[in-house]
Amino acid sequence: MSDRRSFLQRLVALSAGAVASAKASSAQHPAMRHHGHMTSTSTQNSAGGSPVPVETPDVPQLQWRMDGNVKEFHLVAEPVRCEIAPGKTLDLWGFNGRVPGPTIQVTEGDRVRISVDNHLPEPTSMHWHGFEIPFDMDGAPGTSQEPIPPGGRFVYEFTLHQNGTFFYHPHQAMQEMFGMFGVFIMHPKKAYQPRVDKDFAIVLQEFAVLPSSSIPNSMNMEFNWLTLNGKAAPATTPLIIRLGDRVRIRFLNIGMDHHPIHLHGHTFYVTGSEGGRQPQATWGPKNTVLVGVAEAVDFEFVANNPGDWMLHCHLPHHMMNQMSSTVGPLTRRPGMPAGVSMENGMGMLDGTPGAPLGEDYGPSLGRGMGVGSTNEQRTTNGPVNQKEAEHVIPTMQHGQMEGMQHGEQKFPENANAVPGFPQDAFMEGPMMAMDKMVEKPETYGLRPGWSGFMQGMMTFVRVLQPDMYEKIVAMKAQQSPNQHQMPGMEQHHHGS
Ligand SMILES: [Cu+2]
Repeated sequence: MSDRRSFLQRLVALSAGAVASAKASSAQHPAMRHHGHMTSTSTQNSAGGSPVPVETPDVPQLQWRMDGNVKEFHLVAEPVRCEIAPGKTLDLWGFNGRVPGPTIQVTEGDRVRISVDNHLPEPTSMHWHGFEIPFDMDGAPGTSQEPIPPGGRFVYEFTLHQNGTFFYHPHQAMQEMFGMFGVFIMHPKKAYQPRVDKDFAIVLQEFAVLPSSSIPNSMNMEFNWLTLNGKAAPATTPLIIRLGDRVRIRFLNIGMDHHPIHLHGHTFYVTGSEGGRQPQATWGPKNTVLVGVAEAVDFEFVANNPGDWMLHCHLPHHMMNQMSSTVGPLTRRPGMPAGVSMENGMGMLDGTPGAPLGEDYGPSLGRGMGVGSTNEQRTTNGPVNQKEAEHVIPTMQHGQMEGMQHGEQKFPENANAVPGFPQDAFMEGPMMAMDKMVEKPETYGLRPGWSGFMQGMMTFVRVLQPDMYEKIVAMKAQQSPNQHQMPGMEQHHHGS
């Protein structure tokens, strides 16, 4: 305890200048010095023995500062608002202003001290998933430690002797489903062999959010917003790779579903799990790998096939956005003619007295079976005949947000005679394209209209010729660096 008290006293003394100096010196921050420049080339990598830093597209790196030989990090658990796709902002809980929380990168053997401040309205704790650390640092609320009360802080400190892909999350189940998760990379002292030129990490998360709502139903069992590093395609950021590079991609899954992750155009080898590096004798060729709940999967491949290759979860419903039965009518009227209200239809609590798991809150609108479900009714997701379609499509385009493309979609005269039509016709394609709204260096040069065909857990592995690769790297360099300032280390008080 005396250690912690003196630590806090030091923090108070340091806090005043910490934020300002961190901002001023961000270019020379220890994280950057330690890991070097964030871009890499094959030539410089084959020369050195230390690992390349892991890139987490759309997620900043958490900076640290040294206190003697201890790396100090600071995480703040707090409510956040995240724009997961253009025009779709969610109210979530996360760390340091975002979901997923900032990425932590350390090296095997490091001693780390991580202050966790609770700015949530309820208790929390931090679990270090898979860490072989002392029991009282495990973050299991009520068993290994007292939960961190609102406004409170817990300082975790331990030495790390493992290496691999790890993560952090509270051990409160519903908080996990509300976004609270972050990547924790433990680098080996010497790079794994064969050495990679590029190393990425991508977090898989899922949310059930009604159209026109911003608050997920964390108790739902089916999800209509699927994110990679907190973004749903086409807002995900493509992975930029130079032709010929050896690449590692690490997937981490927190949620209620397992995700079969599929890469186009390449064969990869699973080289690691949430338990660490796997011996080479166990590697086998794959192009799809199931990333189970609470698991991490590392895979590697040589990017020898040029192109803008899709990398995505292969569950069909996870390649879509805003999936909801009768989504059209739901966005246009307050209730549904299905026996229950819109809120109840997706299991949302609406203040009506009654048990959350009671009949009133059962699944409906075709979202499930059993208690609370209603009889199937004839509903459509789009216009029911060609004449209506011709009328509705221009109307939908009028309703599009600025920046969306107004492509045309042509259907054969007899489309409605085909059982099942429409399936994708009104869910993807030219009229869903929004290239300009999601434009960034990493999307430069993609085929025009690409964004109309990317939704949910989808992104690109862009295997680029050297000149194109260098051009995009140069465009990225002109942007502000993807670094997250360590927040002020001062003691926080809830509500003050
Ligand atoms: Cu999936």
